[in-house]
Amino acid sequence: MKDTDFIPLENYREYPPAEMRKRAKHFADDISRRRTVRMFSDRPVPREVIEDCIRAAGCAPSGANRQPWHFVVVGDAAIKRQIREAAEAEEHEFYTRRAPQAWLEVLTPLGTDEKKPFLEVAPQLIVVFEQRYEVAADGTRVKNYYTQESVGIATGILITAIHNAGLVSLTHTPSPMGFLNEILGRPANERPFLILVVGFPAKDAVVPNIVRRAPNEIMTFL
Ligand code: IYR
Repeated sequence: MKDTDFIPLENYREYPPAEMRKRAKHFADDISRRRTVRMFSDRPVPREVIEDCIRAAGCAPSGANRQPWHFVVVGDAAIKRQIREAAEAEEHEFYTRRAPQAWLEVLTPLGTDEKKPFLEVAPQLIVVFEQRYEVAADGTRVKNYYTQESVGIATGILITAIHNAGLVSLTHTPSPMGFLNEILGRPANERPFLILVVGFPAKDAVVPNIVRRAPNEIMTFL
């Protein structure tokens, strides 16, 4: 067990109040442009950009600093096809049998269906895995904590970093997703969290005409 070890907070930066306001507003305005996109171009994206976006995600806070995540980047066409085929098989079940009518109704405005061509068209899929526990060298299980919260926060940073780089993404959650362990050869302590489809939008891409809740509706100051 490692002892407590503290170092000076060297990289913190405070901004003068006007600059702080400007930065906060600029960031909110910029991330407001982010849209989930389902129509992708096959244009390749530079590997270093994906690496930097994942590096950003890896800075997320996590329960007991266990960093319980692993990101598998799939650019290989044959593996993407395997993922598409397996996801579409599950999604067929979802849309025709598993999903209750009420769920299908709230999905209608988004125009989703069981066809997932973007899993092959987009240049990169980032499959996010959640490590519920780790396996120590002697084979014993070491539990991780708050893994869903931790991986959720890391994924949020990943999505933000991808937007910041001028790319678009789509969170895709075929259910169940166990096939991803098999296709990608990931161990049993890792649970697929979601697939993040990443790339450039198709030239004629369209998005659902949705509205965001008003700021005063989503916050309360006491
Ligand atoms: N996982 C399915 C269904 C789906 C569910 C929700 I909630 C969405 O916001 C979008 C889709 C799919 O990916 O199509």
